[in-house]
Amino acid sequence: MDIDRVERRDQLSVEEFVKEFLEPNLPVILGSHFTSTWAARREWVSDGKPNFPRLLELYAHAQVQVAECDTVYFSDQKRTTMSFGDFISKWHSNSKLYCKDWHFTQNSPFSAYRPLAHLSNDWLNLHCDSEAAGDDFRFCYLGGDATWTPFHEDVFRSYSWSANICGHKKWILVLPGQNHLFTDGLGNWVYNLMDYDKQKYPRLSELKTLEIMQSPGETVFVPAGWWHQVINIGDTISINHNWTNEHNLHRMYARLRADLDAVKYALRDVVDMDGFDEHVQVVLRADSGTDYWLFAGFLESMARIYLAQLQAVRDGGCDGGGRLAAFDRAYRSPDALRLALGHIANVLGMLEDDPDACRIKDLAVKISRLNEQIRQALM
Ligand SMILES: O=C(O)CCC(=O)C(=O)O
Ligand SMILES: [Fe+2]
Repeated sequence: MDIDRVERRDQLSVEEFVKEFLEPNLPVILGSHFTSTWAARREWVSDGKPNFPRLLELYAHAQVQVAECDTVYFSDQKRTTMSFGDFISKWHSNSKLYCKDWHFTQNSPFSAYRPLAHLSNDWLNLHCDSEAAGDDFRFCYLGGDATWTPFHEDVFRSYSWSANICGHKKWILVLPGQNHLFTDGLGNWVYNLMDYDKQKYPRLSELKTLEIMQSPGETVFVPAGWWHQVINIGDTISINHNWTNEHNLHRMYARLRADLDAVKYALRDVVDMDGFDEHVQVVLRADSGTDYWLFAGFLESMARIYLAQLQAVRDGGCDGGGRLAAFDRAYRSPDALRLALGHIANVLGMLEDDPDACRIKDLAVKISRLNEQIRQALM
């Protein structure tokens, strides 16, 4: 593999992050001082090791998902659910158990961290917070040496960020546009870049990758659509988010469109049945966790928040940020508000031109109305 290095920045303004990394969709490592004030770094770690007594005090009864790193289950590891207390007691007897995707902020009053200003423009979690369902994309990962996450692309083609609280992580990031090198003839992607069947993936060694060795306190920004694999070195704890924003809507749409094509292909024998288009959406939702309705709903709720904020700015004053208050100021200046609405309008335009969206009448009407409203507001 071609190995190169990802940039490590100790000084980086939000504006520089947007120009140099977010817009061009490139990875970066943010230096450890950016997380130095986090309670998680003070209280979850002692002498460079997990502070188990404190962690148990905070979370013993939480339910967590635990992966058995040596057991393959479809394209992931086998997972079970247990209490955090049980997981900690098994940690040292079975070093290959990995607690992952734990929604640790739910039902916990402990304020462990605050996302970095650069990474605060998080539409996915803002949207989740306003939905009755209540699930979010804020996670904690904990595991011993050599626990790992198989090769994958993040959900909905979102970005992720991951901050190490304790221990080191080795990341292998694959530059976009190389899916043909890691996918077999049946469309299955490789599970482990370190140990794979060369007959099935004869060209894997041609992959262009970037490797990261992440130290305690450092935060990795994982760009959208960059497949990756992660290996823990020593006892490791990290906090991460999946997130997305105006700079990534076109990629989310492209992912959804590709998933829709795959569903239509799988259902090609029943294409003439009544309600085929609605049925495709149901299967899409089951397979991908989202569908055209949910995506349009996400765009609409974000557009409403930005339209309201733009109006508040026009009415004079109110720079509390409204629903965007947790975003850094750079992300909610009047120019930034207009830019975000412009990006939403672009993707709504793509949906207006998408024949599969047009055939769902109510959806098509909703999309056109919203786009018209945004156009008016931006005039
Ligand atoms: O830390 C891990 O094991 C996986 C993290 C990851 O895949 C991500 O943050 O996108
Ligand atoms: Fe990931």
